[in-house]
Amino acid sequence: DYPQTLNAGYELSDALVAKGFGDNTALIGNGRRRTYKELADWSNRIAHALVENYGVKPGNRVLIRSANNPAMVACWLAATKAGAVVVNTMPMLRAGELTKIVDKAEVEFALCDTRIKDELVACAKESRFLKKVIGFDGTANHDAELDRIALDKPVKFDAVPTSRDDVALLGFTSGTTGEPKATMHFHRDLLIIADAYAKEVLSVTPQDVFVGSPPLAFTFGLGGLAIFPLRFGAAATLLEQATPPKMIEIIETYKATVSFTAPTAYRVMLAAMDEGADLSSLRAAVSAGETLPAPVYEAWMKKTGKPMLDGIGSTEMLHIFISNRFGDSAPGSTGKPVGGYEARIVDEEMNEVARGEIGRLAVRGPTGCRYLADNRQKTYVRNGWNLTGDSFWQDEEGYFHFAARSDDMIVSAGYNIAGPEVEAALLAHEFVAECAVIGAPDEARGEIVEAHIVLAEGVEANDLTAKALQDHVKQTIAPYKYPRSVRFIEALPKTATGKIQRFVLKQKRPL
Ligand code: 3SK
Repeated sequence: DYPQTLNAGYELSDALVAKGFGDNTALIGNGRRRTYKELADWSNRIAHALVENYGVKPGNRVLIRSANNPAMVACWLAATKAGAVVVNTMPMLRAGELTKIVDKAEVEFALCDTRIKDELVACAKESRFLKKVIGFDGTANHDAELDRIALDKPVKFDAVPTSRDDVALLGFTSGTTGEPKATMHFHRDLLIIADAYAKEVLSVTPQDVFVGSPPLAFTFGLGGLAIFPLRFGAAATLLEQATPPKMIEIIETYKATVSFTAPTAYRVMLAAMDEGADLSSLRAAVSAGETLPAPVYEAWMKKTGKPMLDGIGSTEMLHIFISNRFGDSAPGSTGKPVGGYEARIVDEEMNEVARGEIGRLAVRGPTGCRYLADNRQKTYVRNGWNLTGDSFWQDEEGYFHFAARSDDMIVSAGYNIAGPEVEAALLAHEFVAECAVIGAPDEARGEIVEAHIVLAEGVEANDLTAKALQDHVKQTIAPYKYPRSVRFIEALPKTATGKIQRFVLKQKRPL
């Protein structure tokens, strides 16, 4: 139930001041705290500058390029209050990648941390859409064009009276296939994800302090590190380089209560606990972005005694739509649909498959299913259901279990083998730091399971190590699933959002 006129930028800043949270800490970053009142004033001044000095109009697409810092949040709120459609982008994108996004989204204005403007300036030179690159100071010392103009502006701004169904955000999918796709999200969607997942699953309160690694440019990060805390008067800590040691430092210093990151980071944090890291302030550890291997979940629960909540979300749906809950989670499962969302496991004809059978995960709910001007809508949305591209199965109690990305299913000598299951088995071995499993072509079996392994420090890459890992998998899961081929590599190829790019491993195989 959202009013017809709704501006998410206002709702996530000024509205909190109006509700009496003005003196609460909203953001911590660049070594200082900012209250809700300071954030509202700051973003209002920027909104004035965007409208009055640069001519930003409702509906204009405004790209933001920055690492996670308070200035980025202020710019995003300002552009949203001005009625613009925001396109957040990762700081590591190169000119070519930015150009694809700018052209697809028809971006007219770009707000850019001046420390990383070169690639964007190069993109602007080539673009027929991008009119103006506006620099802001990501270190929040107000030492850039936008900051200087904004400093002289009033701290009150009448947010544009957008409709709840106006587009506020274009989320670009991370493009594991190489071609970025834009999904559209309305003003109301930004609040729905907080009122659904963050309230129902995490029970966020103004006392919470959030920490995490996903970029704000990725809707996982925008939700977890900006929208969720700001909707409920809580605090967000923002780190430009969110390595596990930095996150630990923040957790210890600010007594963070909710963390958002991926299983790999949780593994490192677990190891750091043996060296004395104190994570006791955390009341919830959210894991998403990659499937959570059961050994990581179990080790976390054992060592911290606190819940780790695995969930699945997507840029298409904006945020997490299936999740485990406090007191209602099944190890190794992704949980049950978040309130307002429905999920089904279907075959190619969209018929629901029997419980226990693997099929494609389809989801529908109050957010999602809106692709921008390309034929993805036809491929991934059927009768209002979003086909996620993941294979899942549902157990008798209704918990959803990840099997594989639909294209990560390996078919070997007639057996269906889910790569992530083999990965989970390998990850449980002390020799393995990280791994990815793919199907490699094989004359006799059609495909064989091939493991790409990043070894733990000090372990030697040789035949004995490979054999030890193969034997371990045979003893852990059905022996036919063991990797017949084992390759040792220095690092796994990953997208900017940290997802393993298994297709790159496939492409790189020698013929
Ligand atoms: O896992 C993801 O890809 C994701 C994307 C957007 C929002 C949330 C999540 C977990």
